[in-house]
Amino acid sequence: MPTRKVLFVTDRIGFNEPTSVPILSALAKGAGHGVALAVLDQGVQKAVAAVRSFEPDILAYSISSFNADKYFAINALLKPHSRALSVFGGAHPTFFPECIERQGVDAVCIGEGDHAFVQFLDTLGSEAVYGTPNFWLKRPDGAIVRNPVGRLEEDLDALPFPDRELLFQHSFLLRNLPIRLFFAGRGCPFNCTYCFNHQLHRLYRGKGRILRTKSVGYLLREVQDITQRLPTRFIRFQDDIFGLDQDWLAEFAERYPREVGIPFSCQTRPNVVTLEFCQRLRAAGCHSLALGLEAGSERIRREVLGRKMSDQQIASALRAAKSSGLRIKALNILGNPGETLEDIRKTLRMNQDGRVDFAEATICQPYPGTRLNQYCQEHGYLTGENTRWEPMFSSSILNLPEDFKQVLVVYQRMFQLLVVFPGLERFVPLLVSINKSALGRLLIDALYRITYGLHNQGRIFPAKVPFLVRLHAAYHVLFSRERT
Ligand code: B12
Repeated sequence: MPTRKVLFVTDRIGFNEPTSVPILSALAKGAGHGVALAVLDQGVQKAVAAVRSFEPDILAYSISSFNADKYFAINALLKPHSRALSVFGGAHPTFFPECIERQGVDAVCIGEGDHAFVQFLDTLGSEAVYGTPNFWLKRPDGAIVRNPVGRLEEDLDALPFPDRELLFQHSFLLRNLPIRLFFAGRGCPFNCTYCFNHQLHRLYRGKGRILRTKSVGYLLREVQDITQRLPTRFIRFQDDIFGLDQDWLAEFAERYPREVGIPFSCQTRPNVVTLEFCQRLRAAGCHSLALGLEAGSERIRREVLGRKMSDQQIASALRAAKSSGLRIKALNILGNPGETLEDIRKTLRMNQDGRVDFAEATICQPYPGTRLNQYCQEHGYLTGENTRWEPMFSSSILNLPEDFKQVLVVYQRMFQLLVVFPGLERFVPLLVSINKSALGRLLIDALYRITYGLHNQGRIFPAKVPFLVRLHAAYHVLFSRERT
């Protein structure tokens, strides 16, 4: 089996450490293949030079729909400089596999690519490659082979630790930022309408359990593998839902303080939170818990967002977290279809009454392919299919009165400050008029990004960050589209 050379290409590396590329890199290297990484924002010429000098067999891209067009353009730019095949994986090809028809795309991976990618590399150049599960491949004559997805990765302990070094070689920020990201598992069993998980459930029906967790032992070894080599003062578990399995959480809470003992944050949903859950997390060393509140109106949560939970459940989850000494990061969506200004105020009250420490507010974005997008079309909030992938920190694209949209933006930008200083709400009308001018918008956005940076880091992920690293991180918060 010939050794293949894979060049992963990414547009930039911010402070949110991507996970998929390091995992795939570790798997490819483990199978004897060569791997390198090119980062576009370090200079296009430098990336072209990397393509020329490395002479890859594969140009590999991990993309979401949010930045897909940018990556197809990057591929068109790099591809003429090599004889490599271009392979795309990640959320976008998983939910929109027809993107294989685009020029310059030779193969796409749908769903989990762990073992499928290695099989693809091992069989590349033979007819067998066209039987790779999860892969859709373009034959030299242009015909497309569409293979079904295989079973979900059931034993996450069987996977190698992510090859984070691949990223650290290109990012002073990630190597030195003492706030590190880990996943305790994969998958989410819930079906919120604004999220793509319901599509993932359909894609993998009958092909294994969606929610899988690494064993506590494996996870602690994975964390120690980093904390023993690099400065680490805070750990963020990025799982959509953390610690749903109470036996797993009991073992984690017993061992983590002894074997790692670094403050951490994690996230979950209010309707699975109990006092015992919060006390166990706190005993394990959890500093902050992120909870998706999303909307103050029970009707909106149930009928529009597909989140069946009562006001009481949310209030008791917030009380349980607070009384256990956990800091709370609340996630909120403003401008959901059918929401009135009174509903927005209800969302704000829910955060104020819950005494949350950092209230993140985003503006509802009904992405193509989500049930929320369908709902918006069926109820006249979208005219026809929406193809726009707006960041969740921008303005609303729904068919709503313009003046209401302007109020929405001000509530979103000022949300945390309105939670901390409720009295500020009487200035919202003034802020709306200030926000109408370019300078006003700039000032309000700057106030928002500074509050975001200070409160999010200061209250939710508190860690002493060296000045130079902080400067790098601030650059990404202030100047990147993703703000990450
Ligand atoms: C962490 C995360 C983030 C982080 C970091 C993103 C990153 N670059 O890694 C941050 C906070 C920055 C983020 C931001 C956003 N995110 Co996000 N994010 C996630 C999350 C929770 C985990 C992703 C992850 O690392 N999973 C773990 C790894 C192991 O799995 P994986 O990425 O799926 O990779 C596997 C396969 O996809 C495949 N694969 C992946 N890449 C490749 C490449 C090749 C060549 C091959 C062969 C295979 C392959 O193999 C991997 C191993 O099995 C997912 C939901 C989820 N649970 O997956 C949402 C998710 C990816 N995000 C989503 C969205 C919408 C966003 C935002 C647009 C939100 C917003 N409005 O601002 C922004 C966009 C930012 C951007 N630039 O993409 C959607 C994407 C939907 C879509 N159609 O693209 C998801 C799926 C959430 C959801 N359920 O709806 N996100």
